[in-house]
Amino acid sequence: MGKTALITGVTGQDGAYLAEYLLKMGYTVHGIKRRSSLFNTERVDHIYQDPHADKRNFILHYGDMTDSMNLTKIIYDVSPDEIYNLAAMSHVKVSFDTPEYTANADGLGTLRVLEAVRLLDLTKKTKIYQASSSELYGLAQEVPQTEKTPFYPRSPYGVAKLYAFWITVNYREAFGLHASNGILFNHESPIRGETFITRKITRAMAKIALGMQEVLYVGNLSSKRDWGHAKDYIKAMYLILQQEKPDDYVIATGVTTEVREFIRKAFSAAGMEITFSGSDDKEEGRIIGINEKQFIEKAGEEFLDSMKTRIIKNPVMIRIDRNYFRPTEVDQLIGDARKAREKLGWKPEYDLDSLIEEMTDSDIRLMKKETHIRNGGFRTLNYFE
Ligand code: NDP
Ligand code: GDR
Repeated sequence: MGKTALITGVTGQDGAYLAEYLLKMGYTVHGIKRRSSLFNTERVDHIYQDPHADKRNFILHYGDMTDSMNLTKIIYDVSPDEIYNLAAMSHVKVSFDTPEYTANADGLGTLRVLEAVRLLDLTKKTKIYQASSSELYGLAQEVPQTEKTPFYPRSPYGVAKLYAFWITVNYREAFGLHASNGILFNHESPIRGETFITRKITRAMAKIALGMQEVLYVGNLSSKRDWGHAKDYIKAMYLILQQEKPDDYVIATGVTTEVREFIRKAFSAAGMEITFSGSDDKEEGRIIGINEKQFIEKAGEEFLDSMKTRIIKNPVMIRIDRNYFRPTEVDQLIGDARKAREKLGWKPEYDLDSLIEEMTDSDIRLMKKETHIRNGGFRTLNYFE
């Protein structure tokens, strides 16, 4: 019989990719989703199975990381071989607005999962993966960051994840749980949440190319991140739980890039060349040229004339909005995943350019769909975040 996995946060970016991956490996996958006033299962829609069907291998349960009884009951019912604890309020900037909730869901939520496994006497059976983060390094004490680099979190999110990291280590040492931390650096994809910077950029680029948006407003252009592809990173999660002994691993590409450079690359993917000038709040990015062949190939000939006219009128397409700055920033992250390479045999298949190509292609497709809907006389939603 195949293994059974329970994924908290199954409706998120990583949860969706991981569920699909484990199903392909022959697992029965249980996922926890939150009750919401609107459907929130879009990312797992392609693997969704009708609850009335006889034999299901993908089963969703209502739950919440802030509800111990609910989590304990689900873990009791499912009795999983592996738990991937991915659920979290995962937006660093938002954690400054909701610090108590973030501590509860991201910090105590992890304790609730570990304690349920212990109380239910599943210590010998159930392996636990904890979604730890490079945000633990915050004000980085060393470059690049390894499993041995001291932590210095810089946000309520980072601090909540610090508790989660150490409570996972503590349950491993105190009660012998097979509980491991993956210290994952930023990973992105076409299904990344729309308000994280990479997706915000690729969506805006697509909308600008198709004439649906004038300007992209962003915060700190100078911060640097080690960006990988979520599809590579969920494989590391799986590998971590296949090890005989629990342990903690850095998962990263080892390449770091400025937000400014990510913008340049994303626009360039559709033939729009951007240059930045000015400083601080007055810095701006303007389009200085179009590679027409590339633009036509990616966006379509029908959008070229309008783009050219708009550039003549106002080439400034990137502006700064102070509201996107954080009270305390994490300036630069770059991970050293040597341990994961050597012990897990993990290495990423995507580099930044192939990640950006996939994300920009996907968002152009998505925005074309929106254009068709609008041209058909129907309303589409606007998001300004
Ligand atoms: P997402 O924000 O895309 O997904 C988070 C998931 O958690 C969603 O399914 C969300 O549900 C769910 N969730 C949030 N709060 C609760 C709650 N109180 N109870 C139950 N479920 C909840 O995050 P990612 O997929 O990008 O990340 C997965 C995990 O990995 C997170 O813990 C994140 O902090 C961590 N991480 C992510 C990195 C990255 O670069 N992506 C890097 C390092 C760590 P809903 O869909 O309803 O909102
Ligand atoms: P991060 O991701 O905070 O690293 O956390 P995010 O994409 O939000 O920010 C990355 C960097 O970009 C700067 N930035 C902006 N960020 C956002 N969201 N919006 C903007 O307009 C903007 N302008 C500049 C930020 O200041 C920051 O420096 C992500 C999340 O997935 C966490 O859950 C995860 O733990 C870490 O990655 C690793």
